[in-house]
Amino acid sequence: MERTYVMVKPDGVQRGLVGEVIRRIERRGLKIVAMRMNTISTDIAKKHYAEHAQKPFFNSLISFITSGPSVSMVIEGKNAIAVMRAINGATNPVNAATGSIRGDLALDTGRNIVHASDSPESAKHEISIHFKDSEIAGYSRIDETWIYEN
Ligand code: IDP
Ligand code: MG
Repeated sequence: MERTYVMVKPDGVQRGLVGEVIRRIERRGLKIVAMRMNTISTDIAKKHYAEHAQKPFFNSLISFITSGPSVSMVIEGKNAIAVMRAINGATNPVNAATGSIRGDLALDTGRNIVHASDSPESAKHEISIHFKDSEIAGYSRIDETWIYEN
């Protein structure tokens, strides 16, 4: 099983889409193993988006992502990293498949509702930025034998 870091960004919270995002994740069969709502600090935001530090949109991205409450989650499941990226859709909503969160609910790259880690390395790193080990729950869901063949 893989774990990945997922965020409903401040635009998703302001638009009342937290439940919509969580609904899609749970219905797919993925498991929420950690979740919190908070306004992330500039320090955490800069660590989270360090790979984009040289990009022209970095400052506006940091001020946006820290502008209000967001919902952080650790999501677990088979191929959770790739599946969550597909649930979210392409970064620019114009290119996001209909049926994905961004393809159904967003129009602008800078207001694309959700984040999900893009690789096993970034998932491990991002989970460690946002959660302590003690905040992540290990548990079985009663439907797992109906979601996974083995
Ligand atoms: P991702 O969120 O799909 O992984 P990244 O390329 O890692 O996409 O970019 C991180 C975030 O930075 C995007 O989700 C988006 O909010 C923002 N972003 C990326 N490219 C642009 C841009 O060209 N203009 C404005 N914001 C951008
Ligand atoms: Mg990214």
